[in-house]
Amino acid sequence: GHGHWSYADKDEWPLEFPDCGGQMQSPINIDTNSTIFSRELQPVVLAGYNLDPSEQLSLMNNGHTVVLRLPGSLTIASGYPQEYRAMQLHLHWGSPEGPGSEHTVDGRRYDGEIHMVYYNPSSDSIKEAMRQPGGLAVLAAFLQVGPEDNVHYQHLLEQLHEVQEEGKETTVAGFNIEGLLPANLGRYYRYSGSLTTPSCYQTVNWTVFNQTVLLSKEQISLLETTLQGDDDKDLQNNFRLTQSLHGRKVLASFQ
Ligand code: SG7
Ligand code: ZN
Repeated sequence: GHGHWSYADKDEWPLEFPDCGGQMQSPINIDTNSTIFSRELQPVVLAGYNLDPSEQLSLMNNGHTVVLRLPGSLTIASGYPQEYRAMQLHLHWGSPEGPGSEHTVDGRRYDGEIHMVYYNPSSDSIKEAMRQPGGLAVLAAFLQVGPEDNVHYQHLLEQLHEVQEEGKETTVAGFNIEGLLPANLGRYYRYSGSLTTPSCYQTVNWTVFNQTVLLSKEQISLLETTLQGDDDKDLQNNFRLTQSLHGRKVLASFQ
């Protein structure tokens, strides 16, 4: 109790965090035959992501994932009806035994998933934005094994051994953060959901990109086997199971 939670006790999240038992929870399975094409969903356009190496970003193991703090100067310039500013990005993964994305597509779980988390600056504070409908946005992309090392992910992965234990923090020199996302930001799914961990606030405007991001087998293995979680055990399978739609619609930017 008292603010602590783990992936092992996810059935008990709603007892301490009532929103986790709500009707607009994330992640979800995306049933591609049931999505609704919307011509209003314009390509996502990002601004300010090519950071200078002199800028140092904090990278931390919070016991549930590895979090890279992002400057609020990184924005979503279009693709949403409101402005969003970056807070952080983090990853979800499985283990050498199985995949670990949070969202699934037609029942398929991918190897991993990156989340870039944003807030709507029209709220007075980030804390306030987290409680406002549409106050948060998350850009999500699936990670998948491909033939080559992904040079963009190498900036993060080569620092993982510095944050092996929960609570450890290091810095990463600025790089082009947009390189962590797929090249095609025009094809995506959009739905209203929640944070996928406690508090599970139902205030997230989700974008899940259709194009996946490729990392080498060695890079995915490093992610799956380097970190320790809040119980000194391997930090693996840090994904929540898919939640019921309860009548929600999933929009698609493409046909
Ligand atoms: C991860 O997922 C962390 C949390 C994040 C949570 O556990 O990245 O962030 C921090 C700073 O610990 O919570 C509020 C927030 O971003 C849920 O985020 S998610 O829904 O995108 N998976
Ligand atoms: Zn996440």
